[in-house]
Order: sequence, then C-alpha cells, then structure tokens
Amino acid sequence: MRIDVLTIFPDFFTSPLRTSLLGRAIALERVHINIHDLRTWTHDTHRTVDAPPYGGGAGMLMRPEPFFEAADELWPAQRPRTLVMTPRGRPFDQAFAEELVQEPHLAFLCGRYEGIDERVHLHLATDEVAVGNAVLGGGEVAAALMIEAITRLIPGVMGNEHSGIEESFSDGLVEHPQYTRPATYRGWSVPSVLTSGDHGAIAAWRYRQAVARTRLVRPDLLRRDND
Ligand code: JA8
Repeated sequence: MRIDVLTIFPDFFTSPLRTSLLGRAIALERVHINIHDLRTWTHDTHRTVDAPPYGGGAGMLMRPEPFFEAADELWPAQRPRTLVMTPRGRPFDQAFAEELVQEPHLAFLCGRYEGIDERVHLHLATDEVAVGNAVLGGGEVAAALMIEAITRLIPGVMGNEHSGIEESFSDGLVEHPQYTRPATYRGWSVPSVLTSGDHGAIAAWRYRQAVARTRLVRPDLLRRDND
C-alpha cells in the first residue's frame, strides 16, 4: 500500500511513523508512506497557504491551489482514494478501516485554520471522514489515527492472522476484562475462572462480561438498526 499525506506540518508525523507497529510495517515494506509539505506547492516568498473566507467571517481557510498542484505532480495518471478529514464527514470506524485497507493507494489531505476551500472537497477528495465527535486544530491527528488503524490491518503487520478469529467472535462488542501476572496484586485477585484451565467456562465468562460491559458503556453497539 502507498500512502501520501499533504500537510503544512510534516514534522508532526515523524515520531508516529518511526514508532512501534507503523515503524515495523514500513521497515517490512508492507506500506510506503510519503509526507509532503504543502508549502512546496506555493509560489510567493511567504509560501502562503491560507486566505480569508469570501463572504466574510472569522479566521482563515486553506487555499485550493497547493492541494491541486500537489495532486497534479504526485498523481498525474491514477488518482488515489483521497480522504479529507472534517467533522462533517462519514464517521471513521472499524468497517471503514477494513474498506480502506483494500485500496492500493491512499491520500490524506490535512486542513488547518477554519478548514479547506470547498473546491478541494468537491473536485479532489473522494471521501470526507470524521474522526470522533470533537473538533481538532487540524487534520493531522485524525490522519495519524486513521493511518494507524488501517496499516495494522495489512496482512503480516501485526501478526494478526490469529487475532482475526477472536475479533469475529466478539464482533461488535467491547472487549472483555483482561488480566496478567501476578495472580494477586495488592490483595486484588484475578477471577478464579481465568486460572481454572476450563476453556469452555473461560470463553463463556468472557462473552458474558463483554455483553454486560457493552450494555453499560456502548448500548448503541447492541441496537440492531445502527449499521
Ligand atoms: C478537524 Br481544522 C480541522 C481539520 C480536520 C479535522 S477532523 C476533526 N475532528 N477536526 C479540524
């Protein structure tokens, strides 16, 4: 998979891309990620990327030209699946991540200020994506989140040929509680079923716990009309 990111803060991505899972995916060449500084595609001495909104209003918007000129240079033939992060977009969830991991080429357009000129949304982006129900200062954190969620699904990245089975079993539920050593810590003991060796009883306990916790913290996941 190839991923291109257009941003005025390329440095933001250096640490997440070097770290942990993503660093491993890159080292294994399962994914090629290119971070591009949008100011590369400016022509004035101040390398301006923003301008005030037509019609008035607070703040500044990202101008369209750097995005389109970057696209013409980087993707002259085949345009990638091009995602623009915005609070008005389609909510990003696991099903969306699983859809996007099928793509050979993704592009992330990161806006700052009050957003991006509508012509970028209309004529360059293929998808508007919302990450969470909070407004961020820009698209960079949202893009990093999506890149992590997508790349961990690339076969061979997580060593997840096994964990796919577990995910389908508890599909649509929050996770059951998990415990590791020591068996007793500060007087708090691990539930005895988990040390019983009875794998049927363990599976049943985990399922009951997952359903109960889902009902408590994410009742929306148990409704049948939500996807
Ligand atoms: C924002 Br400005 C800006 C750009 C993209 C996003 S995605 C999100 N939740 N907030 C804000």
